[in-house]
Amino acid sequence: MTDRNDFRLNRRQLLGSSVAVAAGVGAVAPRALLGAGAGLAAGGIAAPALAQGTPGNQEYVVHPGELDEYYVLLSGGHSGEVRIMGLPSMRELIRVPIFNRESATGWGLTNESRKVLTEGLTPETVEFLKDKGGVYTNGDAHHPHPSFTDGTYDGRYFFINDKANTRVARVRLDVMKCDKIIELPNQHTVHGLRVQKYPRTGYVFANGEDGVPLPNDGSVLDDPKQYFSIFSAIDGDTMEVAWQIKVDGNLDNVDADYQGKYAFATCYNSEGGVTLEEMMEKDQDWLAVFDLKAIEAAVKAGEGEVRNGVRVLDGTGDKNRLVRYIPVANGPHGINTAPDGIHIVANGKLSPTVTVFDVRKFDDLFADKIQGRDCVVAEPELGLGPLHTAYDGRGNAYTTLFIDSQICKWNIEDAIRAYKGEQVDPIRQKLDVHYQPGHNHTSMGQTKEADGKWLISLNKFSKDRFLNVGPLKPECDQLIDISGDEMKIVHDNPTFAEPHDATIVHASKINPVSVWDRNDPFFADAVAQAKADNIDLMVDSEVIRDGNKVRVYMTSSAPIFGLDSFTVKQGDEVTVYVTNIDDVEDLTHGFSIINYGINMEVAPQATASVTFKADRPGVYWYYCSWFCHAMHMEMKGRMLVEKA
Ligand code: K7E
Ligand code: CUA
Repeated sequence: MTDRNDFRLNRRQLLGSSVAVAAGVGAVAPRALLGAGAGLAAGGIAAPALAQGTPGNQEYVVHPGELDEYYVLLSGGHSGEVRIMGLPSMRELIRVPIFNRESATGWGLTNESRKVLTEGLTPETVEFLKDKGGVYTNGDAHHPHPSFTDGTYDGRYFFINDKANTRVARVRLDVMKCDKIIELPNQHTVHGLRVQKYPRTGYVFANGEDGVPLPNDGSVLDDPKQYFSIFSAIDGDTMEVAWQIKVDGNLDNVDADYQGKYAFATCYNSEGGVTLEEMMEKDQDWLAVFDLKAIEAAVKAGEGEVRNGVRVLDGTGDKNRLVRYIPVANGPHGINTAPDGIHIVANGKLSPTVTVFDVRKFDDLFADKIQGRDCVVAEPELGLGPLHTAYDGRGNAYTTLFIDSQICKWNIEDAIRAYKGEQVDPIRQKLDVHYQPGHNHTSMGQTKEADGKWLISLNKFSKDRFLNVGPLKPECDQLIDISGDEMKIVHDNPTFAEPHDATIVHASKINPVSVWDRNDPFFADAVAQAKADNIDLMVDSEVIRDGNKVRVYMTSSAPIFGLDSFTVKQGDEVTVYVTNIDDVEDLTHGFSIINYGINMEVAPQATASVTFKADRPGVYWYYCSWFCHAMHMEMKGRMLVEKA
């Protein structure tokens, strides 16, 4: 038996727990286990009623006019967006449209946003979307993670994956706008996403979850040997794929170390199956560890093959130089690096355990001095359905238990002692949450500056916690005070589909601007076109005809547009460029044309543009849609479309 298949090494508690769970339910184990969770959720458990607003140890009420201490970057799941919240108030501050189309800002409609949404698509997808409006209108945004320098947030960007359409997006934290989206070639879905923490980001790691035949040309269905999952590293500065690597199994979540040497991903379906039965055959899966320096050397040496413009290396098989597979219990989910820079925790999901690794041992693993399981230093049994773990910087870990609907607080050092055989219980407290938590997050807990003040639990179900809003219920985020010895829930917060993941960033790390810089690359195309047309966007309002292409330039300054009317001909391709010349904080204008399906935001000192076919003749009022002035209602004009 090869190392990566020998799950008997050092497995101690696992024998008594996870395997027992797996074995106990036999062939239908995973299904039954998953079913139990769903059953609990659907059936409704009688959870102890917890008084809302139980006093914690710190003030969590943010009074009117006061500011929050943290930003929370909260993914919007299959709504495709990200919400920025304040913490501890849990007030929603703004929404950042990314993979979705958004009515208020015109995301997906304006030329500036369509450029972001289209320029990184593969040629095949561009062709596929040709008759479908040119852009995907859905996305599944899971993992928002800010860029790092030296182990903490540097305020430049955050990155997020789209599980639905295999994309990775970058959002600028200075203007809170998405400026790049790329589709990952050769890959089928991207699930886990995390970034390099040291020396800086650097790489954005993106896990290919589902395997597909390579090439995926419609000739293969049932030959699992031709299926591959792909692990991608994207250069966060250029948003180009730096390299890809074929792996065994399906990659779930990913994280990176604080040394800049390794990335690691939880990996299920080590069986390489394509049906549930096949995927659940064995009682073990893996943690896949990627040696970044070895991979870079292999890329440099021209190993592997180039597919769709990306170098793809081979990380499959035993004793691979680039990737090692360490056995863990079947179906691990989250993987989380502790702020101590040493320990990483793989969360069991189908096993009641989490597996703690010491990253310092990975050097010896790749040098073949030790075996995979020798990197394991603890494996505490926490409860049913561990999904994700967060940290307080004081040596404690907080693991969500999906099936038990709890957060389990446990101590890492005590878990290590117990693994060595000492009689010590690492579990400090179990707290009921409402209900079925997925991710949880501590303030600054994914950096070296974890401050141990707050934890949020992102619960998949709210059931009875809020006023009934019909069959579709909100989810429930709970704020938990972890500053004392005991965890205390202090606030419940409903959220709409579906906050998978979040990052809590101290407000001092993010410094957004209040007005746009006129030289901003976001609307550079509009500026260049105006220059070619001899237009000064800050001054001129003019109509330029160029065959049947018409470019309408207008300024906006509360409460007037630079043009109170303009005329085009039926059938013209019209582009309207609106420039907000108000240099005033919080003075956003909008531009909407009635019955033409057009609306967009034009924030202070920005230019926004939209292109449409003027195929309906008549008079159409355009108006300012963002309230800007006492005479905001009067901020309007007419477009005449002359009948052809
Ligand atoms: Cu929902 Cu991070 Cu996509 Cu776990 S993942 S719950
Ligand atoms: Cu300008 Cu409302």
